[in-house]
Amino acid sequence: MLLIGVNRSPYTRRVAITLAAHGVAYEQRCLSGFGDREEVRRHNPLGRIPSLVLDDGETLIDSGAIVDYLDERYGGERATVPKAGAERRAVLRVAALMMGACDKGLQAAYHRNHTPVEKLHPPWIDDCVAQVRGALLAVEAMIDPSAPYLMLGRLTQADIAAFVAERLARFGLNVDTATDMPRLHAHVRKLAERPAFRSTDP
Ligand SMILES: N[C@@H](CCC(=O)N[C@@H](CS)C(=O)NCC(=O)O)C(=O)O
Repeated sequence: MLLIGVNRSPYTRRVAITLAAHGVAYEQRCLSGFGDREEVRRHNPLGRIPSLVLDDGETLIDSGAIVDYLDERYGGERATVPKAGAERRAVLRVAALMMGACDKGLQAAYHRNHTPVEKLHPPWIDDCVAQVRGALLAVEAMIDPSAPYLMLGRLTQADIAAFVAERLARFGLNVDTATDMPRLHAHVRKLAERPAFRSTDP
């Protein structure tokens, strides 16, 4: 199995953490969406990372679809998204908030990095960052500091998505999560010590 993408990408890291959490052996080709356009597009016509190339050659794209496959194939009772019902909806809601925060954070970063200075529109960046902050604060309000995981007493995509979103906000957007979302920040620091998170540090 071959993971295409750099772990600097929150989407790629989400997949890498899920692979590690399920104990799946894989190789990784550290390609970036902008720096390695041609090769990335050979694996995903949309030109985005991550992709996951399975041993039979089938290529999966989009982090949500990839973690869904990993859960189905390797998750068993420890699937990172429950199979059905209220628990599934609750985990998917947090994952959607957090991966949506990553989408908005990257829109802000792309605007800043790919727009000529004279055409930069700071209110757009501010609005994206406000949306990121809103989503992070919603998850902050859910956190029980004494619990090891966000939900269900075990590792789910809620934790994994919250982890990558907090890292992006902190290091990519300069959101002071330690001050503004202290419980989320502390939760992420605890997760960072776990092998599946530590082993995927970019
Ligand atoms: N919804 C996708 C988003 C993937 C994505 O936006 N990846 C970024 C890297 S962080 C990328 O490849 N950007 C290049 C581009 O959009 O042209 C997922 O969950 O995998």
